[in-house]
Amino acid sequence: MPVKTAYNVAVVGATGAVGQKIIQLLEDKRFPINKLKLLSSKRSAGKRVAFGNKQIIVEEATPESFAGIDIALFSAGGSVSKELAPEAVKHGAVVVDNTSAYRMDENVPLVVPEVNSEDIAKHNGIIANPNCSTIQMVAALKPIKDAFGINRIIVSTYQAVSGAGAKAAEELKIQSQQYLNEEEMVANLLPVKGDENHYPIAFNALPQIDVFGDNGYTFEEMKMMNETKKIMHDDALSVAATCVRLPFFTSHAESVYIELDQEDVKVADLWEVLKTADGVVLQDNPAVQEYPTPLAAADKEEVFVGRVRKDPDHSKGFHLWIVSDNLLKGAAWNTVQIAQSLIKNNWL
Ligand code: NAP
Ligand code: 3JN
Repeated sequence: MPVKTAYNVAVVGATGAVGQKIIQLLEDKRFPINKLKLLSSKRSAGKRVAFGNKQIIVEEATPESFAGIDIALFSAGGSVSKELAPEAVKHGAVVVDNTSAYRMDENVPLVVPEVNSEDIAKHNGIIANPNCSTIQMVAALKPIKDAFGINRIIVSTYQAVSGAGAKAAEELKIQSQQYLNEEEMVANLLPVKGDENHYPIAFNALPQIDVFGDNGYTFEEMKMMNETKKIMHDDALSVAATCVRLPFFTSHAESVYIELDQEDVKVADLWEVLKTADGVVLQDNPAVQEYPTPLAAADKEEVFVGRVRKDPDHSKGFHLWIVSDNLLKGAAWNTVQIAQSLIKNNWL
């Protein structure tokens, strides 16, 4: 059979915040596309989206949409993935899914290419993209784990509103105006659309992302805890997360505490590992106030790490500050990287 050099690609959720970033990356990276199909709900069907010098008409996603598709990139929510990803696979497509629908399915690889790209080869038609907060953390910690061993992670996140969708970002804008005008702030969405109470995000911090489970952790926190173990292939790894929404638009930041297996490791040893880590940029010079911030990381593909410090009271403990664009490395870029890897390694 002749080797394909260009592929039929479908983007499901093409009109959404993540879908739009995926389309831009497919163009910017010159992804080898034969035909690009843009899919959404009925609401957006008929809209035109620019791709290079072409205008593509968005279509409603149905099971038949996937006939002839080689690669389908899903980011339209978990229920859409549950319904349509198996249909795409039935039609012969390989799915890269951005939702939590299949992440913990043992037959589905959960992949951050810099960490476990070899798992892509084991796919049965679906590959899952982890949660944004998990992706940036494991990208920075895996090289440290490989070098010195990590047995414990405690993370607190500082997450941008864009992670909760375009409407949440709009809510932050409106509430900020209301606060500055000394009007009452109206909260309709955050912390979680489907939960009972809503609180202002402007000039605030909300320690709830997604709904609460019976154990007192939120689903976002449990995603970080479970997904990290799966990606690192280490069920014995201890991971505890506290996830917090803050009033800025782009990039998630994380304060991460790790306990190493090895004694006598110095900050300089961690710097050496991070300097050469794939997809990671070390920005750590307190003498000149150099450290990553969400604003500076926005629109960048890398994971930025700074504030590396040794715990003065525990010889194996270290603190780090990890920042990355939640819609790029946290979602769209990781998805496109997986798709690139499928092609490069002949894993379709
Ligand atoms: P968004 O801006 O609200 O966009 C949602 C997209 O899904 C839109 O294109 C929408 O189309 C489409 N859609 C909705 N219902 C559909 C249906 N029944 N059939 C087909 N398409 C449908 O949301 P977003 O921020 O891009 O996030 C989308 C999903 O990506 C999230 O629900 C989440 O699962 C995942 N996500 C993952 C991460 C991560 O951490 N890796 C980060 C953010 C989001 P219309 O224009 O027609 O409404
Ligand atoms: O809130 C954030 O910053 C990240 C949100 C991710 C998200 C939002 C809605 C549904 C997800 C996700 O990727 O885990 C999902 C989901 O697919 O469950």
